[in-house]
Amino acid sequence: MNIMINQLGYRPGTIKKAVFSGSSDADSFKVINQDTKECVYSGALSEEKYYEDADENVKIADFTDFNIVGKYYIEDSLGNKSFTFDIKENVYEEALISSVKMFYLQRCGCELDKVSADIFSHKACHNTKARIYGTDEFIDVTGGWHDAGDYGRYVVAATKAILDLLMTYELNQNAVEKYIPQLLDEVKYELDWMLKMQDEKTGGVYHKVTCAGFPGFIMPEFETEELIVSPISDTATYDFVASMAHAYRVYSKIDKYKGDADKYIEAAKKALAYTENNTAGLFKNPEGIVTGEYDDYSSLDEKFLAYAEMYKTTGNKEYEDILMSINLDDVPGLFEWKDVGEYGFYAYITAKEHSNKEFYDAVYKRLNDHAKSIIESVDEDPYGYSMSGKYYWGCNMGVANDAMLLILMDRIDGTNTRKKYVSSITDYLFGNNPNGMCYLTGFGSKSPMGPHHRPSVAMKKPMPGMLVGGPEPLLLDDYMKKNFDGIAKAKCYADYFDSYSTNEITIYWNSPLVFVLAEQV
Ligand code: G3I
Ligand code: 9MR
Ligand code: ZN
Repeated sequence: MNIMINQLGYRPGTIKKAVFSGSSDADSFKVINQDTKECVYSGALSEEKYYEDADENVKIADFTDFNIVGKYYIEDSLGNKSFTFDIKENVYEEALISSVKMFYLQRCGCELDKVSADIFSHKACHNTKARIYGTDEFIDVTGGWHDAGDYGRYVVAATKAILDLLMTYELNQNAVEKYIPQLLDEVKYELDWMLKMQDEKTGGVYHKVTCAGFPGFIMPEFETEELIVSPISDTATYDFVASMAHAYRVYSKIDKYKGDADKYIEAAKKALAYTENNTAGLFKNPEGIVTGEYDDYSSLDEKFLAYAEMYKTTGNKEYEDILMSINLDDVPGLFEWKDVGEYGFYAYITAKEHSNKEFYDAVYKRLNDHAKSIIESVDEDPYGYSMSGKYYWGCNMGVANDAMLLILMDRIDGTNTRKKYVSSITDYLFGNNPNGMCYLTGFGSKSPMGPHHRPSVAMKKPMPGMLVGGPEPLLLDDYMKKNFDGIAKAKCYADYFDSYSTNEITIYWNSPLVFVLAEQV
């Protein structure tokens, strides 16, 4: 039996629950002050219930009513204890700062010095010109962030991270200025790399730059194989339009970035013109390239997103006409790298003007239906899991995305009704889950020690501030295949460096977490 809590702590006024996982004879619990060992709150445990996702029984300790600032742990009537946790206003500040610092630590093409990167400092990496696949032409695509545990740089993946971080700025400027004032400079580092991924001649955007394969567990400057730019794709080009159009909206309002902003919007227009005159098609790894594919089955959601961002930024009705000509039912939703529809829906809903109420309502409904299903899932699940028992590669991102959607819906409606669900979803990520794992490296009492992240493996220490992927019941790497056959889906997670399907990290799993934390500081 284990007592699962949010290991970072709880803010006063939020729902506070601990889950007792595994059968237990205890029927009551106490909240104990860590320093004085005094019992400050006690209550009855809920009835024991079978929780299929984790194949175990659970009971819930609800101490929502207890709001006094301090350090505590939970103890049951048999003497079992939880980790220590805080109740205080500032539980997420450090996590927010660290999860933004992660982007700096993922920087490619520049030296990271000892002072700012500590053991993760390294010489400039990946700074040679890259071969355009299948040609003898070489271009400069230096800069940007390493995608993940590997050192690839992928336009589709980058877009999700950029949009989340720009929305963080747009929605919580005060928190950004107070805790993560470097945010726009950090995002600019990625945007300026992305500009280089645009083909000067046509305006189309190359899908990615990587070596032909993945390197061993080495620091980035030691990956010195030839860099190869993979072909232009429709998804990368539309995503590029969206990133640049969104960036223009943010950067053009700030004097020192005006020159950059102008470049961004020009690049967006040029890329959009490319899509109007060409079809590059969906991306598939070309022969000989085996790095992250970021493939897709539809680019209609990317198209919707591109036009919605262009419409919101420029107010040009021609863009809105194109949006209204798209059959909404065919647009994949979500805030994922592959399904980006919800970014487009949100951009459209928050544009200044809407010509057609019916269309507006239909777009709003797409967002709100999803938000409703998230709330239902959080309500029904003992851990407040938001995705109705669905686990997949990177599902911790899905969880953070869900909290993000609830926050955005509250902003659209001008309400606060979804706030309590946001805090429960956050509790899940920081330890109130079937693995009792605080999924952010370097935080909480039990967090990943073996993330699939080359610098962490090379330096034999997890880099802090990284959100790992989470359970993947399809067992998609050898370690999971060997060791997790027959294990309940919510438990298919291994804190092991070679389990890339459950314990990798990426920029676009961190980015929705940044958004969600900036809302709660
Ligand atoms: O589309 C299906 C969906 O219909 C289904 O409900 C869901 C649940 O099984 O799966 C969805 O497909 C998944 C797809 O991602 C989209 O989410 C696949 O099963 C899953 O295998 C696939 O995983 C991707 C993985 O690469 C393998 O391609 C991850 O999302 C993606 O984050 C990951 O990205 C890698 C890069 O390739 C390389 N760099 C590291 C990065 C992180 O691991
Ligand atoms: O390290 C790679 C990781 O970033 C990817 O997400 C993953 C799936 O594409 O692949 C990892 O690389 C492994 C490769 O796929 C198979 N051989 C072992 C590699 C490192 O564990
Ligand atoms: Zn690099």
